Amino acid sequence: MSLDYVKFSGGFEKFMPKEYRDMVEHGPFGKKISVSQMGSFKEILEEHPMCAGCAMTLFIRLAIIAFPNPEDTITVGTAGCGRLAISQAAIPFVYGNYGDQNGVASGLSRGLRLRFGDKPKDVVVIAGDGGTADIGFQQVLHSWFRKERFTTIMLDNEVYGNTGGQESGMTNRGAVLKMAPLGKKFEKMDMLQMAKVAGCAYVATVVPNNPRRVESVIKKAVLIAREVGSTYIQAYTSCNIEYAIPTDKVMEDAKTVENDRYQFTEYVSDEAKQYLTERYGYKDYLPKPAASAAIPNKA
Ligand SMILES: Cc1ncc(C[n+]2csc(CCOP(=O)(O)OP(=O)(O)O)c2C)c(N)n1
Ligand code: SF4
Repeated sequence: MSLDYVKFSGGFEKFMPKEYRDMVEHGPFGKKISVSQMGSFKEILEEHPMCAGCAMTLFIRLAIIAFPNPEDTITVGTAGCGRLAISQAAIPFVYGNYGDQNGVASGLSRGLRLRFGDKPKDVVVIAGDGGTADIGFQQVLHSWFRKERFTTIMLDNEVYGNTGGQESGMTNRGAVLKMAPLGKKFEKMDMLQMAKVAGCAYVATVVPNNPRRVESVIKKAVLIAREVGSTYIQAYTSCNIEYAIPTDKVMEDAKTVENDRYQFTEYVSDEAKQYLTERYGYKDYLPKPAASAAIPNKA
């Protein structure tokens, strides 16, 4: 897992499939690529078997573009729709049993540190709301309490999409689903608050229709996780099938939901602010200059 693993072994270039050669020659490995350049380079995730119009796929695509060093990144996933796309991407993907992803990522990230020392190898968990807040809840929370240094991304489609529409802890109260016909009786879990209480150094909510913001939060989360501690991103990634959102209205729905109950929020611990500023030159967290004292009116 390094830039070398994508390069051709001597003499083999002409035997490699065109897709592979394109990835080596026009992919993002070893370059600084931004979401604003989409369409002008070969992406790590291009093909997938997800439903047409699935917002989760767009989010995963943007998130992967945003990885600061994709050639040194391993994704960890679990059962659920998202893994169908993530496992098609041209970077290593580890598939844990349903709900095991944060336990697997804990061991992986520790092992990579032992093996590679200070050279950053980023571990990013990407899992559904059921995998994160229900079945994987205990492992997720404990990885945060232990301040494991990797990023957890929840693909919050507010339902078990892959198994046909059961309610999850992240489903909103009252929501009626195919396999929750009477409507959910309990509130949506507040995973953001739990992430803060458990000590995450960075916590953000985001929707996929603002690619630059997705890029910004993913980059910060991955960089902070390298040295400061656990980071958590909760992304609204609607399931257009289970919520019957017409394909051409998926982005409109994301905008409405963002305005209504999924506003952008970002929590950055003081230690993480200092780290981003000193290590990566972020200016947003520099202390603001004190407002100049009011000049007395001489009249
Ligand atoms: C131990 C175990 N229990 C149940 C399942 C069946 N299963 C596969 S995906 C899934 C639900 C996924 O829901 P979520 O995590 O919210 O992801 P989504 O499909 O909505 O993206 C379930 C229950 C499984 N694969 N393994
Ligand atoms: S079932 Fe829902 S979440 Fe899963 S791929 Fe289809 S639209 Fe996306």
